[in-house]
Amino acid sequence: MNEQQRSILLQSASRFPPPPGVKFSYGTAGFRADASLLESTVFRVGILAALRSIQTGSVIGLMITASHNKVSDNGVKVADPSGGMLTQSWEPFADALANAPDPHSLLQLLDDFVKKENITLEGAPVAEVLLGRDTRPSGMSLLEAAKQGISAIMGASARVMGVVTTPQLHWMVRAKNKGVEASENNYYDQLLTSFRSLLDYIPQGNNRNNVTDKLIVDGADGVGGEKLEQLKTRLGYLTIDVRNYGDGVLNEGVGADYVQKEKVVPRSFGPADAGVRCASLDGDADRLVYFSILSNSNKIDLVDGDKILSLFALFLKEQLGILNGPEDAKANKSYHASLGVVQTAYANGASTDYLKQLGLEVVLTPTGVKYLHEKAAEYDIGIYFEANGHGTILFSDTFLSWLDTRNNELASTSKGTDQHKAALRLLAVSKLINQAVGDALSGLLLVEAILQHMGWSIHKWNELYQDLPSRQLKVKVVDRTAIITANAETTVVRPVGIQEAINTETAKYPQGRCFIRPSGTEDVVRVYAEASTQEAADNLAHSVMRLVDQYLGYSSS
Ligand code: NG1
Ligand code: ZN
Repeated sequence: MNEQQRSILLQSASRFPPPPGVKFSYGTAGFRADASLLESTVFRVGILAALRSIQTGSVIGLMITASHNKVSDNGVKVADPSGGMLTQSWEPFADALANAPDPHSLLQLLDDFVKKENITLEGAPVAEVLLGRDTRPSGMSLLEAAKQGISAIMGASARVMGVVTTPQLHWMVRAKNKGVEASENNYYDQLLTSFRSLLDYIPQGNNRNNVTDKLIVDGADGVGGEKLEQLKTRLGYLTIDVRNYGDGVLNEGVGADYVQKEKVVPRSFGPADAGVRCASLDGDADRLVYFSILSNSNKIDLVDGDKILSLFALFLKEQLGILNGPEDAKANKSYHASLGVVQTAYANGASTDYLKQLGLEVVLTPTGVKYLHEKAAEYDIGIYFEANGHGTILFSDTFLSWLDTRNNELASTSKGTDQHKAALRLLAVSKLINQAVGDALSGLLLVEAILQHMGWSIHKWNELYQDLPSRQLKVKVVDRTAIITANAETTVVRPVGIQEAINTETAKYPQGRCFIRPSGTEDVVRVYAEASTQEAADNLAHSVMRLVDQYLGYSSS
């Protein structure tokens, strides 16, 4: 690092002192905290993103959002060249950077890191970082801090994409690095074109018979509602009534997280909407759940991420079956695409059973999209979803290039046959779904297209299987990092003894299942319980919550 670079870094870092006594950690989804604490962290993540761009020779993304958390929080995370999450190998550096106490220690850290990673800062390196933010008011000043961090690295430039959904920013990074145009309009064009082609190939007789074509969407008073308002004007037949698109308080009594956890109607919905197909996005539009309102009640029938996953898996398996018809198998033209499904321990047990019954390979990973995404990328078609509605479908390059070729062959030999249409549908899904990261808008269009394809109402979809009753609780403890888990977070290894106590409690309940883990985004321990009745699931969760308190809580110390 030359003297000029050093002095730029020292000067700019001194304008962003870290708040005293706060420890930052790049958790499940980047750094999150009360927005007033984040300027120095965002500035430093700006530096990190610029370095990552230099190292990879690619465009990097930096998104300012705290997703489904309250409006006074904010956060920052980095998108790697593929559009996925920042490589895990850089997370310890991110932590160290955010926690460096002063400009000199920051400089020392940077010096050591660029040496270790062979990042050359001499000779005008080129770096570009795309910046996005959600609708939080604190986003503007934090975006400024990120810009300053980026420009503290000589040769690096920031490109402000403005207010975008998290998945839009990830999509833009991915598209840019593939040499494709990456504006917001390009994103909408790709979604709309592939959505329309899926509708074009709906089997005769299936379309719209059993489906009311009205959809009501809760935008969580965040960026997703705003974007959906823009998108819907170009959707054609599908009528979308968008509510909570930014006139109320972000994530307060609204949004996918609220609907999924509380299982009650969000604000601005009421008895008049009973039975209608409804969906809810989260604050940055990377989560999606569906629901329908029960008559004369504020309760809902939840159609969560597990059921979206099941719908996608069923459709893709069916299309692969049609494509690899018996004739092709004989002629050795079929390609045995591996189809895998990835969930976390939060997936409802009934969904895992259902997917296994379909003959699918189901794998569990720890919580956090980075783990699910990495696992799903091992398949030709990998579908991953968290129960909370975050997920997507990944297609391998090998499979897509085979599919392209096969589609061309079919177009010349058997145009318009079921087999040809199956190839076209699979290609359309690969373009409609955001392969960079879970995307509520693209996921919503895929759900809508598949429901049309099947001729299914939301009720029919919900009947694929019946969820086991479950309960999720949070507990404040002295130090949540004292909990160490194993087996995709289903077993606690430390503190010693607590897992046996959880097992004993769980064994008291028919179909009981329960686990605890420290949250990666909040200072709490999460308890999840499942059992044959709601009362049993509630009781199990509460007993285990008491165990957590006994082993780790304030009352135990
Ligand atoms: P934590 O706080 O680590 O449980 C939550 C979600 C994750 C993921 C991240 C990122 C649950 C139980 N956990 O993580 O699945 O979505 O937020 O937003 O829903
Ligand atoms: Zn989110």
